[in-house]
Amino acid sequence: MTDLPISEAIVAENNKAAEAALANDYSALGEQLDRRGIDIDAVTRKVASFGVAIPSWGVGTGGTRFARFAGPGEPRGIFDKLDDCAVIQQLTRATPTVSLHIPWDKADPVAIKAKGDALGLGFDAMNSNTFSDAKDQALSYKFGSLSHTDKAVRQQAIEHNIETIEIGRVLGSKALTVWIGDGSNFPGQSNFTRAFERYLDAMKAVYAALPDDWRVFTEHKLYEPAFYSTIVQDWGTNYLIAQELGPKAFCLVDLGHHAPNVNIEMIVARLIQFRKLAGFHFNDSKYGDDDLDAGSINPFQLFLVFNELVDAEYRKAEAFDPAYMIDQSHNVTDPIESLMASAIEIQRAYAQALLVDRPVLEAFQEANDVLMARETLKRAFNTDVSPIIAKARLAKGGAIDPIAAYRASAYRARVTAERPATGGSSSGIV
Ligand SMILES: [Mn+2]
Repeated sequence: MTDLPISEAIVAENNKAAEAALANDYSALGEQLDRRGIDIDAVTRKVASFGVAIPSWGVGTGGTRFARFAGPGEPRGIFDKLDDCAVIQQLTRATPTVSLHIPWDKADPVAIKAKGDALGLGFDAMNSNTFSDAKDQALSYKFGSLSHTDKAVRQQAIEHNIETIEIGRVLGSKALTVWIGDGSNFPGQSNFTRAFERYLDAMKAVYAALPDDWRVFTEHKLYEPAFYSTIVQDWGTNYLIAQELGPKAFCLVDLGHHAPNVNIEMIVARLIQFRKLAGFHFNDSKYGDDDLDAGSINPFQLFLVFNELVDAEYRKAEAFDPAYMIDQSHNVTDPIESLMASAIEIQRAYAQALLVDRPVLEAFQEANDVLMARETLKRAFNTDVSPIIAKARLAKGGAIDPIAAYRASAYRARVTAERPATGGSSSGIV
């Protein structure tokens, strides 16, 4: 039996109120798709089997380097975070796994695993942290970690990654994600080549410690916290790393880690073609790594990314097994609501991409019929797939309207009473 944090009666009541309208909408959409030669139930089944991991840090309130304004009922540690993740999974049925961050989530891994099992949650990729100094840490990462000039600092960072793998093994995770903040703030501060050589040597030591059935994901980011140069700044460098390390190394794409207007969907296609796509950190942005909710600014880009993923699935691309995670900072919304809405937007992009008529698109591309090729994509994007996503949730025991059910449950008020405020606002991106 899975522990359910929201009363089943509240979910049932929410669904009862919306069920008749959903049945009508689903049937109307089914007719429309049938005319296009698409079986709506087949699409719904695929959407129902789609899962995206919740990052443990996502359920806490985020902030910027200017300030962090604490929200009510914030989780006090990993066990509270798992409860919040279970709410998201119970209502959306789209987030069956959690991605942990060490040292932020450090606790007895056996107890974490038991709590995950009780809540019906699995554990996705493990995230190491050598971009900030942990309490009581011997050496500082102020001037870098895996690429630091001092071998002892690099060794400390290697050992931290190995410890993160060991914790992940107990939890049943199968991947390590490594993002570093290493780089330089001023021209002349760092020798690009030597720093990258040191990074590669250190990563080779981490790679050597991977269990046979594990993968390592490296994540690129164009700038920040280093503002002049970054060690792993773009997908090209990321690809070089994966090539240097070996077959268990893959490139992770965080949608926010690119300059504005970069064609991210083409990067996705390249990494799939050369069998090095690890997966995604989903979020949205207007200017840079804004960490906004997935699909909130540019849903068309999210659709175009999924168009490449579904195309790879359709072509049965070799070594194609992407890991999906949300990576956002919720500064002004209830994190549980933002994460539910984001999971739904990610499913929406997937469902829309499933509606693309691929043989027809290919024929237009071959014939250089530019306008009709574009219209073929837009037709899928412009279809309101909300009934499909709601039906997929309902079929798996979730809520037709997760936000409404969550608000009706008063979960936030309940945990606010149970979790005393840590107080005030503090700085820090999380
Ligand atoms: Mn990320």
